[in-house]
Amino acid sequence: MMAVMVGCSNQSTPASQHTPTLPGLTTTRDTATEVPTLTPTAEPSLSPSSGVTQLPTQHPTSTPQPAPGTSTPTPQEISISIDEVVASGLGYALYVTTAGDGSGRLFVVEQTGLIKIIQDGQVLDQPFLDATHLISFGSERGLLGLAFHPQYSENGYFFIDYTDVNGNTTIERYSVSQNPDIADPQSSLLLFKIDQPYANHNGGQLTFGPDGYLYIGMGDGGSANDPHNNGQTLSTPLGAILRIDVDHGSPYDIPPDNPFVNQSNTDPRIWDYGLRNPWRFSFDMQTHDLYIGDVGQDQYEEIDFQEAGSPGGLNFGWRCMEGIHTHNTQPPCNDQSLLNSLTAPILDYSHSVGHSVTGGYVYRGSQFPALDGIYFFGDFVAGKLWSIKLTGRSPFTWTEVKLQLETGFNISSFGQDEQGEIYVVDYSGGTIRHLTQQAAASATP
Ligand SMILES: [Ca+2]
Repeated sequence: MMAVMVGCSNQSTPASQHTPTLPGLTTTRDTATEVPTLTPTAEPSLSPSSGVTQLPTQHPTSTPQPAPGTSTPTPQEISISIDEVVASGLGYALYVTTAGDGSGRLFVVEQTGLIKIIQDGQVLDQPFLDATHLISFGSERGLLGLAFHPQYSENGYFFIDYTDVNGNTTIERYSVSQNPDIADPQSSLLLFKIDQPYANHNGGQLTFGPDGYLYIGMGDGGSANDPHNNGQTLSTPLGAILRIDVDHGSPYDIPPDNPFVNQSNTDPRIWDYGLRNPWRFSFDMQTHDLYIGDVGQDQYEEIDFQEAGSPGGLNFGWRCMEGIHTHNTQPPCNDQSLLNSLTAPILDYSHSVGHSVTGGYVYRGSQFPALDGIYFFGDFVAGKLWSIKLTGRSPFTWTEVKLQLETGFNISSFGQDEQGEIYVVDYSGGTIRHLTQQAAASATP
């Protein structure tokens, strides 16, 4: 029963909703005990190459390039900890980020509509922004994303993604007030709204790319199994990652090199598509590669990858594929040329292991050099935290996935600060935790 509900519409969710469910889920950890027993030792498997999928395009040069970070250990050689609590007492926390202004502050997104500041280990009493009156909250709805403008120090702009009182996705710009710890609630500028046909799969990630454009994650519109085939439909922004220019146009512009900008019957905002619910994605701060955690339906979770410098337009397969597995064979999913054009995930894992992938970050901090270049990600329901590392680019090669921790938390998100340190957002426990390296041999008795 629960197994078929996971990742489906929350309209089939039992009514008792003290604990909203994220992201793409209809069950929290408490009720997750109703699903078949998780296999404690099982780990995600690397997707084998197959005829229906392709790995990301390789660099044109045939000269092997030094693998990034080959001088540092593989995930298998390190251990991590998330025992260092940066802040606690948060409610429905589902994202943490920085303003990039050198202040050292962390900004936490709470699903109810609050943005809170962590400064010097304390959560400031007054929220940075209170958007609770603007949003619909519960299950997969709420305040879902936050991104500060790359020139925030100069212009004071930041952007939020939320489901409005009618449940539709809304992207707005705000400005900071004269007080650096408080936003101006009257400063809102609507960029656009996107109608949501169902309550679930709202995406929500906002991230500025290394190109200065704003990337916006959009789910497939919800329900289950993508009934309107939004993932494979380029005329809808649903089931896609969008890319817009917030520095030109009114209120925004389309980057001229977006992949579908001059094609008829397409949404020119689309950067990549074939996604079900790209709840969290990130760019590697150093290489600028893009990592996407795309939440699966009933069977497989996946991490997708797009190399730096890609022209975009990648089709990650949903609803034809779930992970590397065939999910739907109705048109256009019976078109072999379409199937041949799909980009496979770099890894997927089955629901015997976890139920809702949470995309993470590549560590680029200086505190733990051994972690450099390792991508950390997790599972919201199972609480597992894994790592994988890119070891070569020509062709692309990866380490095996390592199960680093069984956290016991609902990992709703990860976050990364300006120094490249990684944080874990514990949704049910209300804590933000620093991901640290655990010394190989502890000196403590
Ligand atoms: Ca896919």
